[in-house]
Parts: sequence; structure tokens; C-alpha cells
Amino acid sequence: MLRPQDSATRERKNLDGVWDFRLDTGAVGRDERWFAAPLDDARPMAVPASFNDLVTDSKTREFFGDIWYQRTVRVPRGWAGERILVHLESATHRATVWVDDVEVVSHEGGYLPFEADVTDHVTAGSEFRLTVCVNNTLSFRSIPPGVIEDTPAGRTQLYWHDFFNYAGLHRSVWLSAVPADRVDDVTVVTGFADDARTTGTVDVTVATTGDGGDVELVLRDPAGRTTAMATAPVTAGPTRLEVPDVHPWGIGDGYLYDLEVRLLGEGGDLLDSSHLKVGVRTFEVDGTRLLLNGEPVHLTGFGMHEDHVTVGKKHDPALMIRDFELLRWIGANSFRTSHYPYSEDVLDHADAAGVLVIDETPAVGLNMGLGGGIFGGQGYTTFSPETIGDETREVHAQVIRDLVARDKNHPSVVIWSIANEPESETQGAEDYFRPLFDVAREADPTRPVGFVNVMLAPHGQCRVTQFADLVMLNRYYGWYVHTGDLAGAERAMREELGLWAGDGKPVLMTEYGADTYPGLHQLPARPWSEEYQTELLDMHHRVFDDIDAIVGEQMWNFADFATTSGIMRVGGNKKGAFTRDREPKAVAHLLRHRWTAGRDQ
Ligand code: BDP
Repeated sequence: MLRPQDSATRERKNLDGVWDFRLDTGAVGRDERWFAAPLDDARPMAVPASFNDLVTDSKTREFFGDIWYQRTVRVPRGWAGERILVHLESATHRATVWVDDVEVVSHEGGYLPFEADVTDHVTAGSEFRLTVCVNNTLSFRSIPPGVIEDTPAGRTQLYWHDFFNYAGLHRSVWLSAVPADRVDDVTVVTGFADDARTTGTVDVTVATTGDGGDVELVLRDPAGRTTAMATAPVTAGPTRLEVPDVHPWGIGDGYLYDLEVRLLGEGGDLLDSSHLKVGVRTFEVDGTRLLLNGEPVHLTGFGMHEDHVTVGKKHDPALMIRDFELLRWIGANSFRTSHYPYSEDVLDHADAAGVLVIDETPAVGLNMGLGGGIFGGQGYTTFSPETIGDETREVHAQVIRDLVARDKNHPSVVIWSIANEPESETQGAEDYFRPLFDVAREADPTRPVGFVNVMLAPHGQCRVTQFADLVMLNRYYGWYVHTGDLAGAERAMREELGLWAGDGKPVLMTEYGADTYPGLHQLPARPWSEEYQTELLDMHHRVFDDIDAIVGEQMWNFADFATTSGIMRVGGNKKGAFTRDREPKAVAHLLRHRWTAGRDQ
């Protein structure tokens, strides 16, 4: 599946705006065929957006179940004879789509795209009714998991992850026109032909909807000059382009070539043309080091969230630009898409900005040992046939494949994270995860694969890290343990990190930090104050600097974000270096000082 795009042979029409919207409080919409007519009792709703924070009543905000969206769409009259696709960039957490009365596609997973060929159900120049039934319920068969419990107050959705279960159509919806004989998928792997890295290599594999024909590949530099070209039969396998005097893709230097993939018919006529941005780089694990283009890198940055006031998890280009401006200001060269795949526009931007990305699946909260009143219900066994078992693993495996399929060509994406803080100290965890690492490596043999380890599975007890190419650790010394005691925290952390460092793999600190109420100042510093967050980070950095195997530091979190209600959270999670409206806390200046040292401001 290629993204909708405008090219010499392709067109797209954006369907964002205000749609009709209705919650299916009685769970009757499918039986009553709500898709077969204009939605009764509909209210207006923005697409894209999370619906939750646009409303004023908590029943709607907290609703879980079927959520119906509908609008009419006119097919451009020039599209006769084309294949016509409906493409949704995300529907959280699953959806079914109808064109008029016809069901055209269902999809599981809230953060990755899907589409349907609707050519047989629409007419160029005419209107059709587009209905999307989104479902936001979490269960032991979904990634992330959750459970519905019957309580005296009614049925409640519980889950074990620390961010609000925003739902809706979070990213753009498109109608697009593509040729019948077309390019269906492109895979690009880049490298260098020589040790001096003066000649780049771009290996391109193309899949098409038809059989036969030739593929012409044209690589152009940003000025539009052709730097490499090749033509090969579609069936030939990967085709190598050699890029003389290559400008490698690097940190802060998001140099991108444009790859045009042209599908040619019998007589050499152009059947399809699509474009892809390509950054030429290598990324690998070498002992305890991470090498970008053969040079060691130290990652600085954050675990982030797609989370904003009012719009929730909506992707918004303006808000994205502000986030990237702040990343640059503070000297971050990387981030993790905690805890789900972000909008592909964010990866485009990371490509162009030269920012490294740890790309994470939505597998978060696979840990019933965590919670203690923060995340909800307790009393479940994490891995068991009744809870997270073989069926869940199938869903998890599919989301890994889908993530790789979408993001494999982004130069910014350098590491796959297949889960955040799952239970990992048990036999059940070992059995669950072993095959998932194989799934990831089969889908992408070129990038390191890891998962993020939780403090409950310290060195010597974790049974999953053995499968990973690198160690990724979330640690809360000085916050959840040794609270307020930074000297004790430092001793304990030095001891544990020293052990991990001895395993011969690179160690990345993917989370560390402290909740901090903006504007709360205390001398001497105590937990929740801006001073404490600053001192806690300072202590961590001192320790990191003493351990060679630590190849990166991603503070938790970039900004404050919304969570479920609970006695551990004051208006959400407050561990941000920035507030939720993206203004710096005191700690942001400390980070900036550390991460921009030696840089021209
Ligand atoms: C870790 C999680 C993250 C939480 C964070 C915290 O990975 O999602 O928000 O800790 O407690 O457990 O702030």
C-alpha cells in the first residue's frame, strides 16, 4: 500500500472537515444498519480529532463502544476509468467502513493506515455516503490491551497504560485515484559502496498490482538533478542505484533525494509514477555502540506523546512544527514514538529535520504488575490463555508487520521497539516475546529490534532482553523509588546500570524523570518542584556520563500529557520538560545547556 499522493498518474482528495457523529450508546447501530441512511440524531464532529475533549459531558468523553462518523463525498468527475480508493490514516482502535450500503473494509489497530478499493461502488461526478464505525474498546485481544469491568457504577473500561484512551479519526481521510496497473509497494535499503562513503547505494524492490512491465527508477537531488537511474523488469528483484558523491543523511542534516518509481507498459508507455523521499544512511549496533554512517552516536531527546489540549491525539501540522522547533531549541537529536506509531507526517518531518526515531508499536500495558491505582484494575495474570495469550500475540505480530510496512523507508526510523514495559521477568513473557522478535526481523532484517524494559524486571531477572539487539531501560530512581532521596537513588542506579553495561549491548535510557508541577518552586528541592526535577536529571546525567555503554538519554516526557483519572496524577502526567501547552519548565534549560553544548545556538 502506498500513501495517497499527487503525481503524474495519481490524484487525491482530502476528506477532513466536520462530519456527522453519533455514539452508539445502545450498541444497536450495526443491527439497525445506521450506515444505510443519513445518521439520525447526529451531532457535528471534527475530523481529524479525538472526540473526547471537544465535548462537555463526561458520558461522551469516557464513552467506549461503537462511534459512528458519516459524511457525503463527491467523486471528482475527472476520475472515470481510474481505480478509486478510500484511505484512512488511523481509526482508534478499529473500524468498519461502508460506501452507501456496502461494507468495504474492516481494520484492527488504532494507529496505522488502511484502505479499500471502492471503484465498483462509486461513480465519477456523483456523491456517495461514507460511513465509518469506529470502536475504541480495549480487550485482552487488542493491542494495547484493556478490560471491561462491571462495577456498581456501571461498566467501566480499564487499561494498564498511562495515557488517556483518546479515540476517533485522529488523522486525515482521503479519497484517491490510482491507475489499475500500478506500483503497490516500494522497499528501499540504503548503504555505501566504499569505506570513504563517497558513493551511496539505494537498493529498490518494487511490487506492482499487475504482472510484467518494466520499472524505471529515477533518483533526483533536492535541486531536481538526476543523480542515478536504472530500468529493470518488474520481476527482477532489487535494483541497485549507485549515487556518486552522495550526500549522506545525518543528524540535523536531513538530506533527502526524491525517488521516482515509474511503471512502464509494453510499448514503454507510462502506467504509473509515484514518489518517495530517500535518505542514504546506515545504522547498526556494533558491540556497545550505535553507529550512524559508521560513526558512534549518542541519542538525546525524549519519549513523546501525540497529545494536545482540546484536540487530543489529532495530528495537526501547526502543533507538530512547534514540537519540532522545541526539539531543535533544546538540542534533541531523537525521540521515541511512545507508545504507538505516530502520524506518518511526523516521520516525514523527522526525515527532513535529521532526527532519529525509535518507532514503537502500541503494545503498552502488557503488565498487570504495574498499576497500584495509577492505571486501573489489578488481580489479573498478564500472560495466560484467558488474558494475553496466543490470539493477542497474533494481533501484536500483525501490528509489527503493519508498522514495518508503513515506516520501513523512513531514514529517521533507526530502531523498532516492539513493546513498552511489558512483564518480562516470567516464563510466560519469554514464550510470548520470542516469536515476536522473529516477526520483526523477518519484516525488516536491516534495523535493530528491541523493547523497553520496566524497573520491575531489573538486570538478572529480565528474560526478554536476551532477544533484543540493544537494551532500552525506563528507570525512575528518585521518583517511584528513593523518592526525594537523590543520594540513595544515585547509588542504586549506578549499581543497576553498571550490571546492564556489562552485557555487551548498547544501553539506551528511554525514560527517566519526575512529575513536576509547573510553577512550584522549593529550596531545598522536594518532589514535584521544578528544582527537584532539575536536580534529579542532573544526577542522572552524572551517572550516564560515567558509563560508556549508555548510548542515549531520552527523558520522560517531552511535555505534560493527559492520563486517566487517579490519585497519582494531578491533571495528567506532569513529567514534561515542557508544559502541555509547550512552554519550558526550568528543567528544559538544563537539558538545552547539556544537549546544545558546542553548538551554534
Ligand atoms: C512508565 C511508562 C510511561 C509512564 C511513566 C510514568 O512507560 O508510559 O507515563 O512510566 O509513570 O511506566 O510517568
